[in-house]
Amino acid sequence: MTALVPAEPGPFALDVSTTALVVIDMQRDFLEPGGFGSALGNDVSLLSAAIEPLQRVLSAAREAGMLVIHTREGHRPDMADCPPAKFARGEFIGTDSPKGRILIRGEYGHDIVDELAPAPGEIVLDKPGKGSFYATDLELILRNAGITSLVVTGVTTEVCVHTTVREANDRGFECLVLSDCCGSYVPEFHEVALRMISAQGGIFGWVGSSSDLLSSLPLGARA
Ligand code: C5J
Repeated sequence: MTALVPAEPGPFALDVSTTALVVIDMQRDFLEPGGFGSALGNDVSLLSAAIEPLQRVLSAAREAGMLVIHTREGHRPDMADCPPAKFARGEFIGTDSPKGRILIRGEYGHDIVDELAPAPGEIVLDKPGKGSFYATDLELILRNAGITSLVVTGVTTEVCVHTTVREANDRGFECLVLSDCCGSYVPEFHEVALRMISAQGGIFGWVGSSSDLLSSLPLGARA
């Protein structure tokens, strides 16, 4: 069944059998004090507003039987997959923090916040870059599952969310970004990044809200 979700620049046609929910980098290192985000001097509390609406979307997606994919940005413990150019501009990567080595796989801070913990069987995709398609098997997973559309959420709006939407758009996936389920350390960047997605007739995709999505999903899936 196809639901029409109110969005910009126009309704987004969503079929739960061909749509995946992608939850990008809702990791302690970005959302909680002591991790990557705060090491860079950001107010990490700005990202927490996305947690509650995302919890509702996640549970509705699970109930509707949508494919759910969580991503985590980070690197191997030996950091062989961390480009020197990235390290040079984020020299905290790999250093010790109260939550373990920053942005290193297997560390407490690298994992997803408790409120949005992946359910058993959900795909958790580790990525070394900003985009979820770069150096990962995401495209293969989506094609194998018959997915053609993505509901995209997570942090940060203008970095990993935006890069992923651009990558997905170029690969022919239709993306609905949920504005209140994303967040940025710079509120202005959040607003402008969302506008860039839906501008020019939806040059990269659509932008909607969690409430519009939830009220459009099949009955059993509503929050
Ligand atoms: C950043 C991300 N901001 N997940 N990563 O470095 O957006």
